[in-house]
Amino acid sequence: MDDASRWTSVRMRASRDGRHVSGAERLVPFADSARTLIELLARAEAAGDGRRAVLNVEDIAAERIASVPSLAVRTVTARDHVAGQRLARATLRGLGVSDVASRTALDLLNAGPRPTGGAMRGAVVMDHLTGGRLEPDPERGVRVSRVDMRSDERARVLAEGPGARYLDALILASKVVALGCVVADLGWSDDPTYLPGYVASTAGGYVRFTPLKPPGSPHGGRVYFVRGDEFEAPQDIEFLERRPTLVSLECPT
Ligand code: WAQ
Ligand code: MG
Repeated sequence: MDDASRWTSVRMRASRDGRHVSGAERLVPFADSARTLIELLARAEAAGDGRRAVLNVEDIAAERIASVPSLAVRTVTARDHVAGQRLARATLRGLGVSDVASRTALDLLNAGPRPTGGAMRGAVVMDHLTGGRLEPDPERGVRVSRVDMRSDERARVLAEGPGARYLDALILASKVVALGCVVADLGWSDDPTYLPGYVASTAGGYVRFTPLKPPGSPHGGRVYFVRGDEFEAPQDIEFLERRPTLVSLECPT
């Protein structure tokens, strides 16, 4: 493989006392892989004394990389999370998500979507009409991975937008809605101090609602609303979890 057609997936996860503390992943040209590895190692250092970090490096052939457009972004400011959630529901309704499904999804995220309590590692997959859950493992959910944006474009989004969490969420959501059966993606953080959330879709772009979650709540998550008759569990989950994808600001839509 020559260097131009050789890309590298670099992934890091750090834990302390057996508990996950941080994780990050990049998809970069081979020439940037060593620098990226050091960047992610530095982030794992921040996990503190006694941390255990796993760094994973994997060659990816350029022709395997899917290219998807970055969603257009709009921010809606609400008085509080109750108003934010009401506005998010209206947006979901406009996208064709039924009231029963959006109510079920908001209740799940407000309470913590894991059946045994607390946050899932991945997302809920939900029928956009019935509100039924379709992910094969409701404890874990579907964990989107192997997706990134070119470094220069990341820097642009960071300079113009509200920060790294927003950038990560925009990148993930842009991959998710590129999957044909996805009607909308709803999400907010499980970090008690990070209150904005979003509704993303191909039709409506990435709409941020601030705030979308109640202050101090440890609950959060993501719900991917799909057309249930079009969702193909093995292939679609394979795309979301494994297909290398570059989200691009310049991608023609
Ligand atoms: N794939 C699927 N689900 C995920 C992933 C992933 N890669 N990463 C996190 N989740 C799920 C999981 O259930 C977490 O508990 C939950 O989402 C929240 O994760 O524009 O920071 O990393 O400023 O806390 C929204 C940004 C931020 C709003 C979301 O999520 C904005 C955020 P967190
Ligand atoms: Mg979190």
